[in-house]
Amino acid sequence: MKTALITGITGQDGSYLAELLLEKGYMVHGIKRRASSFNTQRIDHLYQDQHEKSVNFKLHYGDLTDSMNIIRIIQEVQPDEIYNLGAMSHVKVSFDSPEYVANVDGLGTLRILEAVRILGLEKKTRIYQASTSELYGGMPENKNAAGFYDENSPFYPRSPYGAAKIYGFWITKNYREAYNMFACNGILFNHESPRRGETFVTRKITMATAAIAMGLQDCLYLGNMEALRDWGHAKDYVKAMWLILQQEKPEDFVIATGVTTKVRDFVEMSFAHVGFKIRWKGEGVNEVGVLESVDAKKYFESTGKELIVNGSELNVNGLTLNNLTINSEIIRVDPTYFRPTEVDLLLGDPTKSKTQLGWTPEYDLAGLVNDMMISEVKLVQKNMHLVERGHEVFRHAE
Ligand code: NDP
Ligand code: GDR
Repeated sequence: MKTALITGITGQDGSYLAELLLEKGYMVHGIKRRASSFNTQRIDHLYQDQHEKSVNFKLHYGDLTDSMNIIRIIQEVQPDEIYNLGAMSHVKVSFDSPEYVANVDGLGTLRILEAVRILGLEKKTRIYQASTSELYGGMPENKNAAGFYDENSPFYPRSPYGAAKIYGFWITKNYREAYNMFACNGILFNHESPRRGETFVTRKITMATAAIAMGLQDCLYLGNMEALRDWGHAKDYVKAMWLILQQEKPEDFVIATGVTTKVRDFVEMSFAHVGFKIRWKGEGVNEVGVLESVDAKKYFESTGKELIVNGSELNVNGLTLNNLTINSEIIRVDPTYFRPTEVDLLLGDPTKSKTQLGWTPEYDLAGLVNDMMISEVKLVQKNMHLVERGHEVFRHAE
């Protein structure tokens, strides 16, 4: 039985990776942070009573800023594979906490590598480092001849997050070359899922779409809708992480879909799922998305609710949707979501990972939006039961 240690196991990717490794028969250890409230929602279904005999899933309290803790856990676990997914992963928030991000995302990576070396595990333990397309910074001149970013494209990070992650990238490569360690970077482009953190743009959009469609929210405020991202599904991307550590030689790989989409188009796709058609008017900070029409059949199929369009009033099972009518302004721009420096366009070339790793993603963007929206509508329906009983359950994602 192989043993894996996952930092960031409570996050989106950590939870999917833990499921994958358990399916493959691994003993899975994870590092979780102590928090004043529960932070294990994404992995609660994997929890095992530690008093049972054949336990293959175990959590350890820890933090990437604490070297002693990292060394002790690695010594105890003696992992065959470490997946270093732990990070303060929000680009906008990294401008607010730049020193903390450098410590966790940059030095945290060094702490993992150095712990393996101190413990003499260089020959045994393989290390996966969660590197990112943010390293490229979206600089147009650095794309390859075909217009993509690949394993040879130069880096130009545009945020404290990107700058910290570039240290993680290089120190991983350096430990590979200096100490002959099996340490690899996966340069992953954006990947999303129903488990995505609520303040990343895709999840914020799908959550708001469901809430607006069901009458629990009036308007979605967004930042830069011109940004283009190469969005895949996290379930597919954790498979690539595993494949990277099963190769004969340690190498770095780009994981991407090879398709890029504007934030604005993601908004349209998300609302189309519930039958809402958006019309855009105005420009820049004054741009708004208005509700042009509703496809009643689609609305019923996706939400299970009847839609009665009564003049300009939308009525669901006799419940008028908040202030929502045809021509309602349901998307507005809020400049507080703009970043001091933006990454305008990301588009990755997955050729190496497809040919060398044999990686084949199952989801395209339409499949991703569909998966996220189905889950979102279910969540809102659950919340609506509580709202109908007088509970205040809904929070807007910022
Ligand atoms: P999440 O933000 O969902 O998860 C981050 C995880 O790191 C959480 O488990 C979090 O714990 C943990 N963490 C945060 N700070 C610390 C710390 N000081 N010590 C230990 N653990 C910590 O990120 P994702 O799952 O989306 O991403 C996984 C990794 O991949 C990250 O490193 C991210 O930067 C990188 N990445 C992500 C991409 C994406 O599109 N998702 C693309 C490319 C790279 P808690 O739950 O307690 O907050
Ligand atoms: P990103 O993801 O910065 O690419 O980092 P995010 O979803 O936060 O932003 C994507 C793009 O959408 C624009 N945007 C908004 N973003 C957020 N969060 N909220 C908004 O309201 C909003 N409006 C527009 C952003 O400006 C940006 O251009 C993610 C993280 O998972 C990183 O950890 C990872 O390394 C990279 O993807 C690859």
